[in-house]
Amino acid sequence: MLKWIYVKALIFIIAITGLMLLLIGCAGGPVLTQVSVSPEQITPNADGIEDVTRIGYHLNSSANLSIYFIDEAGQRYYFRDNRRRSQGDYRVDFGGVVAGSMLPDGDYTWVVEAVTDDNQSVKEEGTLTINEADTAKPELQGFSVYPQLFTPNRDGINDRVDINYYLTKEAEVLVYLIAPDGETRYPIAEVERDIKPGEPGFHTYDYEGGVDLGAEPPPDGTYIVYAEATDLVGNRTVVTSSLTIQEGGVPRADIVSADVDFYNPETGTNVVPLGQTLAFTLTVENFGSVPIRTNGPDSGVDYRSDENFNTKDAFVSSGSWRVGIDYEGNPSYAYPYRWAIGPLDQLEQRVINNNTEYFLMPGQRAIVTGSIQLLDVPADKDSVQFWAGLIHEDVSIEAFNDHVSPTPILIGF
Ligand SMILES: [Ca+2]
Ligand SMILES: [Ca+2]
Repeated sequence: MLKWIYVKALIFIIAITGLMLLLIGCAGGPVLTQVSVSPEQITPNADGIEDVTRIGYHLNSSANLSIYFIDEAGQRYYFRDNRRRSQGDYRVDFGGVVAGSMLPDGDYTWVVEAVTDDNQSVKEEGTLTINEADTAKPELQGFSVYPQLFTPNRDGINDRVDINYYLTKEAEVLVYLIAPDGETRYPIAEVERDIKPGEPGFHTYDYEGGVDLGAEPPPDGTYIVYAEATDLVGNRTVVTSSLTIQEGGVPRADIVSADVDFYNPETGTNVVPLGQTLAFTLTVENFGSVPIRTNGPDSGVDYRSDENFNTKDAFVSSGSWRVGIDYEGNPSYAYPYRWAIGPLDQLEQRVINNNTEYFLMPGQRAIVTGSIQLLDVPADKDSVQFWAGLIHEDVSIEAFNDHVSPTPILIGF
């Protein structure tokens, strides 16, 4: 009797163990199933016919998934390398390109491999033939960035950067700056020319940091200029250069308190009989974050009313700031009498391209004086208004810097 009990117990244990193994087997199963690669032959040349093959698979649990191709020499090319994937169905098209480069014509072994968290590895493989592969990369020949030191602040000096290249093949091209943090990107738009973006040929970009639109440029620092061209089949080329931004920003200055003192230096009054002199005093402040450039005539210079800044050989300099005086009935261009925005010897001097340039620095104030000897009258009246302006030459005169402190001056017939 005892023996029968042992035998029954043994049969029971074997049955239970078998059932458990069966259950474990069902729950586990292979992690990777339903792998398919179709078609098995592609011609990746962007003609729309069999340019890609579709890879499908099913994961029964989450796993790290790789898809790679092995050429006849045994070299592996990873299309997906250990990518984390959750349970589910997957499909992805493969057009012959691995890491931006088209695989050359040939017979390849494809491998789809899944590795579970407990290191169970399942892989399936088959063959893929590539013919007529377009392996020509789009090139960005002669890629250049000039100048590489850039001060986007609208002072007329190194305010713009030219980026040029010759594109050898139709491709989508992206150009942007990568900030010193390695992440922040600033896209740069192409200048539209006869050759449209993406077409083969010469391409140019004119970058001013956004300040022409009144925006703050990217912060000062050294940036990577990154250009990437991707053709129709996925061949990709990347070229880089560098660009340093210094003293970037939108320049801001005004006439302090919009206060301009007009007077006759002989009497201290607003009466200036013909032949006598009208003088003025005002203060300019740079309330922005970047230096602002100026040029002469120096503060304190005297004009005769029949002169102007051109007759004093102090022509308009694009991006320079000057104080101007204008008057009611002026028959000529605005602000014919102009001065530097401070005594030149009180301003920061820098030699740039063999010229001495003068700057009013951020936060700096300077008193500007000057005078005009009134030789004739612009209107048939005995009182004429004079006013001041702060001119950003060839850029703008902001409303608050225009027609500042209009003051009637008695010419006194
Ligand atoms: Ca094709
Ligand atoms: Ca500049």
